Amino acid sequence: MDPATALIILGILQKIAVGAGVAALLKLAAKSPEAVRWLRRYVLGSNILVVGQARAGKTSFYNYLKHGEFADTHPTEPTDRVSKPMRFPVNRGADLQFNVSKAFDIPGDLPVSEQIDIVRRKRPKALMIFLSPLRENVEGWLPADEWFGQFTAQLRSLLVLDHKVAKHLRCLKVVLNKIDAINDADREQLLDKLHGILEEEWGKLFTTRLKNVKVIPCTLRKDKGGELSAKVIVLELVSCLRKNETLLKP
Ligand SMILES: Nc1nc2c(ncn2[C@@H]2O[C@H](COP(=O)(O)OP(=O)(O)O)[C@@H](O)[C@H]2O)c(=O)[nH]1
Ligand SMILES: [Mg+2]
Repeated sequence: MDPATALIILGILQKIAVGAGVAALLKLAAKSPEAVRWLRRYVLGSNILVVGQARAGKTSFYNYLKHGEFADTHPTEPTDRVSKPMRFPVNRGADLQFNVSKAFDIPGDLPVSEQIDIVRRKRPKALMIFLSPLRENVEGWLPADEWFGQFTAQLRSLLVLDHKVAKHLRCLKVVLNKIDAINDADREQLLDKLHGILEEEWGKLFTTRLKNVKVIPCTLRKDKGGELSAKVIVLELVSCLRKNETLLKP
């Protein structure tokens, strides 16, 4: 077959394939709107990852995102392994809507270096770092500021060395959870320390948009004001995802 004929045949085959694809999609849409919603989520949703200290509230936050559940009304099971990819719509009212194309719940007692390795492999668009002011009886436990210091230093190295991870990362949110369990003075002191770490570790790396990276105090207990607090976190996340700005200097 000469090349010109081959090209013509290829063109015809492509048209048939595209036509069949569109027809199949239309058929699917008519039969199963849920399947189409799934496909939209898969293609257009955001890849998010929640990392952080053991028992800081990572699983509780996913429960809130997915189902609007709170830590005090829906107790969590300990997370003993990295979850399968989760894909779900977030609808926490009015403006607080977006699609998650992929998210992973991870065990918080994983050492910092292993959590950084998960960030490297998953390349999230939004990275949430959950911290807790409370001492936990788990192996290798570190106070929030020490844990955060180690994590930010290693994340900074990762972002410098791995351009793909840096390019994908659009939102970075640090959440100091469980503030219901400490007094105001301790909370302010810890927030100051955490902001100091942010400035010190990341000041040079980030653009002026560093201003957008702040530590957000939070409680996920409904009886302690969790309803408003959790909404603030989702609002921060949604507005950041919508802006879709790169976080780092080019
Ligand atoms: N006091 C308080 N407890 C919380 C809060 N968020 C989660 N918890 C509790 O802390 C424990 C660990 O939460 P979990 O979401 O499993 O933490 P993870 O290990 O980071 O996934 C559970 O008993 C939760 O009910 C909070 O904001 N305040
Ligand atoms: Mg968990």
